[in-house]
Amino acid sequence: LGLLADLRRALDACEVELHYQPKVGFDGRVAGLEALVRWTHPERGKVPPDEFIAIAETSGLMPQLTEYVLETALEQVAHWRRNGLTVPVAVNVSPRDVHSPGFAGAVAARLARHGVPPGALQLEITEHVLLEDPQRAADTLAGLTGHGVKMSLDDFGTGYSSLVHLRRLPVSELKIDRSFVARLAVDAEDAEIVRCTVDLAHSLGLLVVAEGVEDDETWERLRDLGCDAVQGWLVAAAMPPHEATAWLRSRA
Ligand code: G
Ligand code: G
Ligand code: NA
Ligand code: MN
Repeated sequence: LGLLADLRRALDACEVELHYQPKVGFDGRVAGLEALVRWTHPERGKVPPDEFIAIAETSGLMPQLTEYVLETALEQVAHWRRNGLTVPVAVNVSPRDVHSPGFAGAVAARLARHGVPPGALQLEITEHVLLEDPQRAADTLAGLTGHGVKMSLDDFGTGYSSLVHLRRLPVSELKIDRSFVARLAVDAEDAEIVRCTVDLAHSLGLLVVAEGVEDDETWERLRDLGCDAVQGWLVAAAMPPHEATAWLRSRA
């Protein structure tokens, strides 16, 4: 409870920052950057994102957190664009956001206000968006893609997974959860799961990103399996804005 009051205050005080983790193609091309929230509490220090995101979910604070993240990420994208760095940024949104009426319109208005083209924003969703009110979720997602925002299906293969969802969700990218990627090079079953996921995604016309790539061997296996891009510590961890800018410049 203390933490919830603190999180409310932290959003107002801008104690919550975004770090950015690159997604890169096997040719080194930068496909985008994922914005990841980081909170440094004045007394407790770094609060794990899983912990305060769960609090935001259950306390009704998620809309404010998402607004804050979208606003900060779009400001950053606009800044990078002004400086010749035209990289798309991905923002994680929760099922609650997708179920909030007017979300698609609000995102479009925010993009316009920042002068950022919709294609420069990607929203990462999980299959959980279909749990509560699939019709409303589908409407919101159709609204977003109608505006030109790209959708990505995050954490694919975990928890509530069904191929029906893949058909229903208007996503252009699928992210293979890092629990399947971690042991890819040493576990034949995980390798088979990844192979099938890549093939399935491609047959549906989706791009495939592997999360949590930590070593060269995994990188090579993913390339050989036809994966499109990777994200993970092998390339770079999530970086604060200045570091991300320097990283982008070193790649340009
Ligand atoms: O960044 P990792 O460091 O620990 O993130 C932990 C979890 O928090 C991941 O599941 C990630 O998708 C989620 N997450 C990170 N940033 C955001 C955000 O801005 N909004 C939401 N809803 N989830 C986020
Ligand atoms: O659920 P979401 O996929 O958005 O979570 C991203 C999470 O994965 C963040 O917590 C991020 O810090 C973490 N992460 C990013 N790259 C790696 C990696 O190479 N290895 C591990 N173990 N975690 C990673
Ligand atoms: Na994500
Ligand atoms: Mn993920």
